[in-house]
Amino acid sequence: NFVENVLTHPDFVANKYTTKFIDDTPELLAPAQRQDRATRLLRYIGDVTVNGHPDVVGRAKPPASARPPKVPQLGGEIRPGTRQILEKEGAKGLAAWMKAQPQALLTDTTMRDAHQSLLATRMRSKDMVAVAETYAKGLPQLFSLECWGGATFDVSMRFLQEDPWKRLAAIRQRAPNLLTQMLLRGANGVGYTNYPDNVVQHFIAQAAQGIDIFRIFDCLNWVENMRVSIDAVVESGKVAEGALCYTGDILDPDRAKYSLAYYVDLAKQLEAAGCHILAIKDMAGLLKPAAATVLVKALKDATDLPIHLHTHDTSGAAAATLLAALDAGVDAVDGAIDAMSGTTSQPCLGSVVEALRNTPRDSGLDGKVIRELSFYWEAVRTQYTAFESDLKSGASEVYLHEMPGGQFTNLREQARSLGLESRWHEVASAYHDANMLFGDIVKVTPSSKVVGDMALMMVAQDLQPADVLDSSRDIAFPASVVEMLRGDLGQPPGGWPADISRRVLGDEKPYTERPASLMPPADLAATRRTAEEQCGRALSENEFASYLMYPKVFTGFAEAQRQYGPVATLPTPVYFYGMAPGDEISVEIEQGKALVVRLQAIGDTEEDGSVRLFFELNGQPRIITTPNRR
Ligand code: BTN
Ligand code: 3PY
Ligand code: ZN
Repeated sequence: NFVENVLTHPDFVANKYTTKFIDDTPELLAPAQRQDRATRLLRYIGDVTVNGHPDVVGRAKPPASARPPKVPQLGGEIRPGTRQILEKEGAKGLAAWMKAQPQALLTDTTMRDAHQSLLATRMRSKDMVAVAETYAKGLPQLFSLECWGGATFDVSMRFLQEDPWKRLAAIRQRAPNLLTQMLLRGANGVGYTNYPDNVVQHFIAQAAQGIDIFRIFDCLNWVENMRVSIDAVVESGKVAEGALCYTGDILDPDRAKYSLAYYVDLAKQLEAAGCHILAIKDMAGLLKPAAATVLVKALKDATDLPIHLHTHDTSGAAAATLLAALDAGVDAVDGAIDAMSGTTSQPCLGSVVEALRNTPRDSGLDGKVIRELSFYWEAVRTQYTAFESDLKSGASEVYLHEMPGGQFTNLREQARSLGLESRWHEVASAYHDANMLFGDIVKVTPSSKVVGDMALMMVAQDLQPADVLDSSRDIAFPASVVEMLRGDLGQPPGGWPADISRRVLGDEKPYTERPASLMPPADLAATRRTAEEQCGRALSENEFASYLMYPKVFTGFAEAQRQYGPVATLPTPVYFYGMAPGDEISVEIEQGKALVVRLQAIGDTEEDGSVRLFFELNGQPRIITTPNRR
């Protein structure tokens, strides 16, 4: 490329160069930067057309007959919603309002947890942003839109080459009447490890520009590790929803560690810590209907907070849990729009709405709009066929392994890549055994990943729990296991068991302090300089927050942007599969600026391994050369 640039440069061609030509013409070394967005996008389309997208190569394709998603068009104004209550009454006022309402308040998780749990988090911003206004106009009674955080932050940059902040801003702008909600992993931010306090504070200050409700949890239910986040959200003026992560079974006397008293105590700690709302975060879908009745009543009695229930339908029985909780007085519940609901995702929002219709807890949501949205999401989902798991039904096995919905299909993929696909039920059973070896812990990102790593190791090496504890065996434990038992994720109730701790750590002494209390604050100014040096340009405050969470992922993303331009603007089928000769698309690269791209023909692979693609860009012929890496 560099040689080509030199050979085609007008000064070179005109013989006007000297030996200093290269020194004086630095832009030759950064060709991508000079290219306009259109050229970079053509380069992306050319590349993906010839080489495919690495994420979908070799996977099931959407059927050729697939219906393209059509955004439901609703007329009329955007009516005021919950967002205006927050703006007028503040976070405490919103909490009081929630408690005073008879109707069930519903959160739609389609834009976050549902695709995280069904489609490996791969849903692109474009598909969400397109319907945000439909939500605003058609479902103004919705409590909130969960649309950010959890795994979506990292996946958007790592796999989709999209800026998560732009996604948030676009949804926020189009749904100004609905509360936006995110999932925050407490001291782990939107990452997998504890960060210095000032990094978490910086992140929350940025996120509060677009997020109204922060659902904050700790992967071991250690409130100590949530305080910095809770304080930062309260200070931002937004809503701190503190989550207790539900595991075990309060009605099972054999799981006494996670008793009703344990959760009541946790709820009181969260209330005392300053949370405005209490979430029951049932990430694996273990809360059975009868237990929900008992738990919700007890938490209502023990605290003054409104309660928001989140569950997953992995068992197939989650709708019954929501209805039981609503009967017991829960204030808000999470569902996913019908076509994105069920199994490892949330229960079916449309059906819960209908179940409540003409009852004292009628949500007031319009069933027809929900069905139209579902029709849209169904067509969107088809475009992500490559990321579907082969899970076909609910399964009571979840009560054995207790895997979070967001992890289930992921771990199954990991098992497959290790050649353990046919031994999945052993992995599920080893996951249970690993959990017990760790002393029966809360399993949610990132502790769930550690339990998963351990389970895969046990199956791959045919180890039973007794083998793991057998000191005569030489076992190389996964790094994540060593880190967790050392204290890097914090402390579980009762501490880490001595036997597994000794086996994993050997002579190394674990610590019990809050991990971030041992970390010096990040030097933000110096880190920003490093980041900008690595990216070769100035970074916005949002981009810097991305870098602080994920330095390597962010710099990789910045480099991909430099190469390929604003790929987030491409239609999803083009992003994953490129174009066929004769295809024409319109791409809006910024408001009011559209490109019409037509692929005329694809040449044969040349001797040097390159392929020429013949495009028309806004009617002008353009040739793109791409290496064939297949
Ligand atoms: C990155 O991770 O740095 C960016 C990856 C972009 C890869 C694109 S996707 C379409 C095309 N096919 C490939 O194999 N690579 C490019
Ligand atoms: C996440 O942390 O991403 C989760 O969805 C946990 O349930
Ligand atoms: Zn969830």
